[in-house]
Amino acid sequence: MLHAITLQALKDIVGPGGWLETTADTAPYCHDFRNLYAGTTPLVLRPDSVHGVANILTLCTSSRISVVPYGGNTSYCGGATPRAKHAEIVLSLERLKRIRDVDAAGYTITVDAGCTLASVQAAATESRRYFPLSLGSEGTCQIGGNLSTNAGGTAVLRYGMMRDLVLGLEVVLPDGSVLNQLTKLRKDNTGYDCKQLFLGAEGTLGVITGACLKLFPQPNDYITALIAVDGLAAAVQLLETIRNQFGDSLEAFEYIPRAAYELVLKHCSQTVFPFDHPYSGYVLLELATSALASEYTALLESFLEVHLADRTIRDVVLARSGLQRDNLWLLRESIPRAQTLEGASIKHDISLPIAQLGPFSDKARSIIDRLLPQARVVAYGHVGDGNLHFNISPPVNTIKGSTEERAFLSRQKDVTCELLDLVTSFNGSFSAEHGIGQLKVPELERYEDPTALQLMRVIKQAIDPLNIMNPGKVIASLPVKRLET
Ligand code: 2HG
Ligand code: ZN
Repeated sequence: MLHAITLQALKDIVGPGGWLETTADTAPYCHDFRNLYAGTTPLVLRPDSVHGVANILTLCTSSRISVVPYGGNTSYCGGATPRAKHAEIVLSLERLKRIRDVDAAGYTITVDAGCTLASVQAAATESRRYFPLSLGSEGTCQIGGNLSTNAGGTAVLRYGMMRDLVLGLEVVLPDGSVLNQLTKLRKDNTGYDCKQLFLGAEGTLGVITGACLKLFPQPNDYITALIAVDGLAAAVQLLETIRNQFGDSLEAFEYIPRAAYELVLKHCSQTVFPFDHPYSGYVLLELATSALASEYTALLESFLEVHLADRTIRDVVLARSGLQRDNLWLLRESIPRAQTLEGASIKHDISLPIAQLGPFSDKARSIIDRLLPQARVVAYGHVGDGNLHFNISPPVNTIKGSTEERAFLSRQKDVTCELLDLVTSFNGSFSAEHGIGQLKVPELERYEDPTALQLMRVIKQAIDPLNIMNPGKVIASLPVKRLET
C-alpha cells in the first residue's frame, strides 16, 4: 500500500490530466500485449516533460516506490507490465512525443521517447531522409521501448538493430538525475559509452526520455520478390548467392515456411496469395536501390532465371507496383496474427550463426516430433539475421480451450528447455530480438555467461541500489556477490 500523501505528491508533479487511478482507467496498463500477465497498479503517471519524469523518480527513490516504465505496450515478454500486488507505479511516456529536431544535413533526428516509431519514420521522410527500423507494430510501439528492448525487425540485415542506430541518449536515473548525452556526434571517444547500458535494459536502470538517432539517404526505389524454395536450407543457400551478387542493397530477407503461409491463408482473408499451388517455403526479399530500379530489376530477373533453371528456386513473383509490394509484406506481417487466431502456440525467438540454421532446424524438429507428436512447427522470420521465430502450434484441428490444447501447453516447459539447450549447443541465443522482460528471466539465468550475469547485477546494484526500476524484469535477483578478482 502506498501512503495517500505520497500518492497525492506524485499526482501533483504531473498535474490534472497527468494521472489515472481507477481500476477501469489503469486496466489497459496492467496487461501485456500477449495477455500473458495481469498486473495491478495504484497509479499511472503520464508526465509531459523530462523535468516531470525526474521529479517522479526523485520522489519514488525517497519513498522507495517501484516504477514500471511504459511505452507502446508491444513487448512480447511482459517487460512493461506491473506485477500483481506489488504497488508498482506505471510511468507512461505517451505524452512525451515531440520530434525535437531533424538535421537533414547531419543525417540525425532527435526525438522524445514517447514518439511512435511510425511518427519518427514519417518525420525523416518529410525531410527526404530515411529511418530504417521497421517492425509490424511500428504504428503503436514507441522509440523509448524500441531503445529499451534493442528492437530488431526486418531491416537489420542492412542497418543493424536499434542499438546500431543510436547516437545519443537522454536518461533519467533512479535518483532523478538526468544523463544528458543527446549528442549528434558520430565520433566521440570519451571513455565508457554510458548510453549502451540503457539500450536493452528494459527500464531496469532508468527511464529513457529522448534519443538522437541516425538517418540515412532515402532509397530511390524498392524491388520486392516472393520466391518459392525447397525449405530453410535452400533459403540459406539463396541468401549467400544473392548477397554475393547484390551486396548491401539487400535490405530484407524473410523466410516463410509452408505452415506459416497456410495459417495466413486460413485466417487473413484480405491477404493476396501469388502462387496457385503450395511450396515447402518462401523467401520474401527486398532490394533497396539508390540507382535506377529498372537496372536492378533486370539484374535480379536474370539472376532469378538462372536459379529457376538450375532449380535452386522453384517459382517467383516480383512486385510491379507499390500495392503489390504492400501485399507481399502483408503476407509476411500477418503471420503472428494468423498464428494467434489459430489458437495457443509456444514461441521461441532464437538466433544462430546463419550456416547453422538448417542443421539446427532438423535436430529441433526431431525434438518436437518426440515431445509433441503431430504439432506444427511454424519457424519463420528474419533468416538474413540468423533469427527464427521457432513457434509451435498444436496439431491441426485442435479446438481452442480444449483438453488437447491444454495438454499441448503443459509440455511448454520441457519443449522450451530442450530446444533452447540445443540452440545453446549451436552457439545461438535464446532471445534474438524480443528481450527478456519477466518472461525470460529464468532463461537469462540459465544460459547467460556467468561473468556477464554477474556484471549485470553489479551494474544494476550500482545504478539502482534500491531496486525500484522495473523490478522483477531482466535481472531478478539482488544483492550481488563481489566479482572475483
Ligand atoms: C515478427 O517478426 C515478430 O513478426 C513477432 O517479431 C514474432 O510472433 C512472433 O513470434
Ligand atoms: Zn521478428
